Amino acid sequence: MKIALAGNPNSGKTTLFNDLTGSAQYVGNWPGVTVEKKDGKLKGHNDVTIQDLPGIYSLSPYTLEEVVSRRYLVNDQPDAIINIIDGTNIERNLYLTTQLLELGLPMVVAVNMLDLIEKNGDQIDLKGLEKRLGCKVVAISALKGRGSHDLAALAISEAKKKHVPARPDVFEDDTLNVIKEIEKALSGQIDERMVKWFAVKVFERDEKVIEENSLQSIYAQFKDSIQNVEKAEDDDAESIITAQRYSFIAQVVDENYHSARAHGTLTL
Ligand code: GDP
Ligand code: MG
Ligand code: K
Repeated sequence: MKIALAGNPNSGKTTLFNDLTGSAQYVGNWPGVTVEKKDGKLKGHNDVTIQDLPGIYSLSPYTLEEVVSRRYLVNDQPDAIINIIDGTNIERNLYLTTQLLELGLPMVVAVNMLDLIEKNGDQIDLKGLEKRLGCKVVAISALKGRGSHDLAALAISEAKKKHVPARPDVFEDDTLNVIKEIEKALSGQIDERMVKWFAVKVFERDEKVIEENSLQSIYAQFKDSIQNVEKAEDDDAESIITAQRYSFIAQVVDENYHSARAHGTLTL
């Protein structure tokens, strides 16, 4: 079984990776690129490989790290994703999360830096996050070794169940309607689990994805509908998707993360 570790730079990926794998890790390079590739066996589980992905902020096609990560996730299809996020910077970190959730792979979100969240006196509603994101959410402190064992067990169990996250309520109606139509057209043409991911990519006119997967005719079929949304929203398709992700995240964070500071505890 393969479990991929995905997250923003500085979210604690390396710390968690080392905690999960102990010293039995392998360091190499991704084929043809200089981005570091690391995998290791989960401690006590010789049949479970943890694949460390490069630190990324999104799955867009602009940086080498992002291209490497999304090729791995889309083409190699790990049995589950552990998405580690910096719990002290949850709003920024959840951007990648909304994209990973579309891949149709079993996934667990690990809110890291629990020790700092507690130290700050912040409150995080893990059940509320689960409900909004549509996947399991656990809090850990990779540095202190808290929660990583349960996290790994949960990722293995989600992988065995092949439990695919429900679609979170990210996109607004006009956008979502077109995305769903694209999904219908894609259905039967590509791996069924990946339909959500590809539909958003087609909507965004992601040229790399469209070319690599010969989706030009599907795109042509929806070109007008996409343009209609762009006219209505007075923005380009890619920015529309980005803006809607951020407004969804702002709501989710507002409902489920309560910062002691934001509520007037002034520390001098
Ligand atoms: P990466 O860039 O995602 O691989 O992140 P690292 O594992 O290198 O961690 C970034 C920094 O955060 C390092 O200084 C870690 O020691 C620290 N760190 C990681 N996890 C935790 C945690 O749970 N609590 C605290 N306080 N610091 C952490
Ligand atoms: Mg690292
Ligand atoms: K809040």
